[in-house]
Amino acid sequence: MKKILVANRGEIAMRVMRTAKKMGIKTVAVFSEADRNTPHVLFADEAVCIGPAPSNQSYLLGDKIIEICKELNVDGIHPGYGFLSENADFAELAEKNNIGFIGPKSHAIRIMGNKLAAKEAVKNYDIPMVPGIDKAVTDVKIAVETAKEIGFPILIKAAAGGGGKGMRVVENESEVKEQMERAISEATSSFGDGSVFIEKYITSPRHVEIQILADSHGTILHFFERECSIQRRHQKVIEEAPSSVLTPELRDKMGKAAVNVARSCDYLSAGTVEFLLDENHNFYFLEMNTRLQVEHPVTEFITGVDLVEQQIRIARGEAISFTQDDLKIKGHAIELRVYAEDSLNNFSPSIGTLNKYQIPIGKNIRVDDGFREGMEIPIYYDPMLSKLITYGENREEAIQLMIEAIDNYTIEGVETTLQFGKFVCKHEAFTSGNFDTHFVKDYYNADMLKKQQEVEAKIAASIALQLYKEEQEILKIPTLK
Ligand code: MV4
Repeated sequence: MKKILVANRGEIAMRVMRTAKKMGIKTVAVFSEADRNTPHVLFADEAVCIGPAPSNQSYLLGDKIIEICKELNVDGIHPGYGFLSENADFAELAEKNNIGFIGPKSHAIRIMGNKLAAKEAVKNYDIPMVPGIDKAVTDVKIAVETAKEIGFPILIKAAAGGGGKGMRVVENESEVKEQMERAISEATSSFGDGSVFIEKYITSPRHVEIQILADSHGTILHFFERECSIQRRHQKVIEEAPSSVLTPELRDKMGKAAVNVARSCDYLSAGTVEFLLDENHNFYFLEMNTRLQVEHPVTEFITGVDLVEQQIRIARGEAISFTQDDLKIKGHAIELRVYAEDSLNNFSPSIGTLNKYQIPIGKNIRVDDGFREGMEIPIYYDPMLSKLITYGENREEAIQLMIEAIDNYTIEGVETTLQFGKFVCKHEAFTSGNFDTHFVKDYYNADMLKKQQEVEAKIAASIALQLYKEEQEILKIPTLK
């Protein structure tokens, strides 16, 4: 691969192109009219405007992107995350046009894109699954029977769903009919596929996912876990690696299960296998994300592996040059997603211009972003401004550095979730490591953040006063002999 087109924008386009440049590979950016002057366009060797701001007229135009690849002699496409990254038809189109898709084959994307197909694929691999039914249910009677067998509460999920869309918790028999009808109609309108299935509802789970890499020579390795339980409405807020609750034995078991999930669909490239972990630390396979994920940097910090470089090497047909035994966890990394949202106002989107934008800089601090001071935040795309990642020898160090880095991150012009991130980092439930997916709902409200900020202001003022007094003492000394 000599020239790669990145079919994405913002921080992930920058992230991919940085590694391409490091490897001596030319880069092509595509951009919408709203992104004409953004860093990913300026950073690329070549850049092509693909249409108006709305993504269905620009970043989602697979045919157009393939045409550009042909015109510019591009031999690889990196889709990033979102947009076309998990579109099996797009991967297939690239395959057919002899352009290397830097990701899995369309076949694996298709299987894992459907939760029931995924369950079917992993059936013979001894992967722990949540108790439930592994085919589409339409009959309320069967639904009730299943629910009685596994016990309430149950969760009705859409086969074509993912990321929490179209899920319904059902507490008792009397609600089954109504909730199932709703789930089916929601799934039909959202995904064009009304298939739903039933699982036992794990009430207080942790979300633990395993990073894997698979090459075209049959090697599949896992890169340990990421703990992603700190989320709000299925949008992750903080991710970390490693998880503070996995023992080496459990880590090994989950790693092996993840590798088998990848094997079951003949996986290639980077992927993530999602598990739920219940209170007794039983783990259950949920789904596989067939893309590079937003939170991949924490894994890069603790393993020292550049995952994008590995994706490119794998797409070129190279074998992974190290083994599972070569991989060791070193230290601890935490990622905070910085969104242009107002955490004091129900996380409503905050649009505007980055009047001031200064990132924290220092050892063990990584900022992945795609904006510069003076830029306007377009309303058309994901509200994530940047990712702030810190690393330490242990969890305490990484948390402490995160708090310092947040204090040294200046963003003016739009509201951000930086202070909310600090709130989480200082919260006892977080620092103790004793939390689940309900953290934000259970422990956060705007009043608490406001109060915390008032106290912080008082602390700062009292320290300033103390220091001022000390300075006055020094200046009182009459003569220096
Ligand atoms: C579950 C669950 C409890 N029990 N499945 C949400 C996203 C999708 N990937 C699966 N999800 C869940 N599936 C069973 N059987 C709870 C969730 C869930 C969740 C999972 C991970 C991270 C955050 C979450 C927030 C709410 C619900």
